[in-house]
Amino acid sequence: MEVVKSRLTQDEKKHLTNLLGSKHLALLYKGSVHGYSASVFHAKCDVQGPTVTIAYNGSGYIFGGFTLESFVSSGTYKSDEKAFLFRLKGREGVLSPLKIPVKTAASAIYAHSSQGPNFGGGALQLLIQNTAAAATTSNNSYTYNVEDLHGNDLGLIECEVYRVEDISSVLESPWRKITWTTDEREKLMEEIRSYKPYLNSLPQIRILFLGPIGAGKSSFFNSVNSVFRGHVTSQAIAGSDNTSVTTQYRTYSVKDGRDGKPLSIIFCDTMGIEEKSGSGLEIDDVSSIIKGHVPDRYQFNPAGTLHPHSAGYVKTPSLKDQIHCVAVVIDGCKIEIIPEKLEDKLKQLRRKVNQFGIPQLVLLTKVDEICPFLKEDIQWVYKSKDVEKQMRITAEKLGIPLAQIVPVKNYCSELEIFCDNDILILSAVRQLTRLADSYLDNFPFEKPKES
Ligand SMILES: Nc1nc2c(ncn2[C@@H]2O[C@H](COP(=O)(O)OP(=O)(O)OP(=O)(O)O)[C@@H](O)[C@H]2O)c(=O)[nH]1
Ligand SMILES: [Mg+2]
Repeated sequence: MEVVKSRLTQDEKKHLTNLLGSKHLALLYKGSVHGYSASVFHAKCDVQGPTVTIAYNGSGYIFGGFTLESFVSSGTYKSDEKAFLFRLKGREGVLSPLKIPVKTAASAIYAHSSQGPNFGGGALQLLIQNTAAAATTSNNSYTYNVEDLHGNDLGLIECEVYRVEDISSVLESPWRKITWTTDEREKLMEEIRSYKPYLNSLPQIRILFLGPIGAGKSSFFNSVNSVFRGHVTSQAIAGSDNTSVTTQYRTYSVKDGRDGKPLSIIFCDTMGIEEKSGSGLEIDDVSSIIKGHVPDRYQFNPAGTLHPHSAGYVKTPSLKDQIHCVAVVIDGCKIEIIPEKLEDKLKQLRRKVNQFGIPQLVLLTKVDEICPFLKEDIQWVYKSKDVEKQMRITAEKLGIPLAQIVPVKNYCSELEIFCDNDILILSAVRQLTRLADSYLDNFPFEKPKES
């Protein structure tokens, strides 16, 4: 049996799913294959739950209607507060989404067995007299300018109905606003590129990564480095093991391009924190790192923490050797099932960092594993209810405000970088620099740099 294929292009589908707030569309009916017939339409589309009906005309318009309520053949009106008409493409086939919400919910759909899809008792009606044709009128159910919808071309070259699945796992609009454009990516890069800590004695700020083993600390540095290199890199060794893959304290700078200047940010990678006492990163070592005593490539040894006689111990660290901001890196898939002892260790660690007055930002990694939609399109990050839930759980478990948590997806399986993901990574870095600046405000005796 031949598979019935959607007429929508990838781009059209992306705009449609944005309008609908759901990624999963299952094609139920296609006029050119199943026939332009009201009875076939009802046989295939009745009692299917939320659906989207799409009409294509010869002038390049793509338009239709969404209903949360099922189509039926009752011969009566059905109420639907969420129903809307829409246009996906307008004149000359230009993508220009337009949404016309239902005005009188009680008459959102007219469900009659002898008629095709009928929104609002004739506001938009398809399969008129069992043909590939539409009829429209602006009425009390949907009030709109009919020409905007279809350019006054009521002949159809196709009509499709899709079941809209998983609608409840996605929010209607994102709860944090992000601009997903290449300009925005460039703007963020430029902001980070030109970032300078405003104290004279400080050429670069130091951002420390802390978090459980396997959370994505090393991968986050690799991701930032990748964005500025223009392709995926893996300078820091990342991977999965029962104990921390990172065993040395490493300080990394990021160059703006292969031969470019280093950024004014040093990323400090550590060994992961473990549930068991006596293994993984120890709190005493964290104190030494924050104060600036720990040299690059220091080999962590849980059996004995760094002391003043250890090789390379920085005896009199200055502000430039110290940590100015902490990124607590948390695996978004594991936070809900985090063992109690590990949760306690993380809290202790946060308390220690707080004692030093160092600001903290939580990077919630692996958001692509939390919500499968994000594997296809990272733009859904602030629309996914699952991601929002894990962020709230993280806030609760770590006792940190939601405003101090940002989601990221590290580069680990891909070979090339991509704009939307870069934006999420760069937004996190910008937030870290802002927090570091707020820490530097504690040093008012230092002369600000000339701007
Ligand atoms: N899907 C997905 N996998 C990730 C992400 N970040 C990291 N990983 C994977 O998670 C594993 C651990 O990543 P690392 O960066 O080594 O974690 P780490 O926190 O440095 O771990 P330790 O050094 O062992 O403490 C690796 O296999 C990565 O490929 C992410 O955002 N999404
Ligand atoms: Mg690591």
